[in-house]
Amino acid sequence: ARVAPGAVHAPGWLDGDEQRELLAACRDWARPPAGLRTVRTPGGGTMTARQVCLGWHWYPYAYARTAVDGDGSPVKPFPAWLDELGRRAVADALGPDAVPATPYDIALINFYDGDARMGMHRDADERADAPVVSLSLGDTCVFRFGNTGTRTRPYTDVELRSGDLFVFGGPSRLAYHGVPRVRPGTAPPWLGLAGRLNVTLRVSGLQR
Ligand code: MD5
Ligand code: FE
Repeated sequence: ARVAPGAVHAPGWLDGDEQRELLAACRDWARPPAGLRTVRTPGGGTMTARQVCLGWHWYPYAYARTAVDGDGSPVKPFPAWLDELGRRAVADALGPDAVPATPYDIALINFYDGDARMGMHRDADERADAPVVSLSLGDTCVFRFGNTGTRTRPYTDVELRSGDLFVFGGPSRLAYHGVPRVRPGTAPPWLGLAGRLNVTLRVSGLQR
C-alpha cells in the first residue's frame, strides 16, 4: 500500500522461513565484537532501542568504519545477500526503475523491548538518495510517518508486523518518522522473539 509518494508498505513480504533466517543472522550480528550497543546522543540522552551496524557504523550523527561509541572494533561486513534482498525489495515496492545503481552497503539493526521507542527524526547522514529498505520482525509496532518540512503533525500511523517491508524512496526519503510504541507479546509464537527487531538497508554514498 502507498502511504505517501515513494513510501510503500508491503505487509508479510518475508515468509516464515525468511523471517527465521533473518532473525538468526541478527542474533549472530548482535554478538561482540562491534555487537549490540546502547546509543548515547550528544545531548546526554540514551536511545531506548539498542543497535548493531553492518558495513558502516552509525553514531550520532555520522558514519565510521569502527564502533567508535562501542568497543572500537572494526564494523562487521555487509553481506552480499543483504544487497540482493534490498534490491529485490525496492523492485517489488517501487518498480525496477527505482533500484539504485550502487549497492546497498549499510544495515542498521534496532532491537526494541516493550518499553523502547524512537522519537521523530530524519535519516540524513547518508550521502546518497537511494531508497531506505525497512524489514520488521517480532512484536508489532506503531510506525509514525510524518512530513519532510516539519517534525510535527499531520502524521500517518501504520502498524508494522513481523515480516513487513517498508520502502522509503523519492520524496519520502527525508521525511520525519518514529516508533511511538511497541505492542508486547504480539510476535508470531513460531518466531521465538520477545520484542521487535527492525533491519534497515541503506546506500551510504561513502568511500571506503
Ligand atoms: C525502525 N528505524 O523501525 C525504523 C525503521 C532508524 C529508524 O527509523 O533510523 O533506524 S526505518 C524508517 C525510515 C527510514 C528512512 C526514511 C523514513 C523512515 N521515512 O521517510 O519515513 O526501527
Ligand atoms: Fe530513521
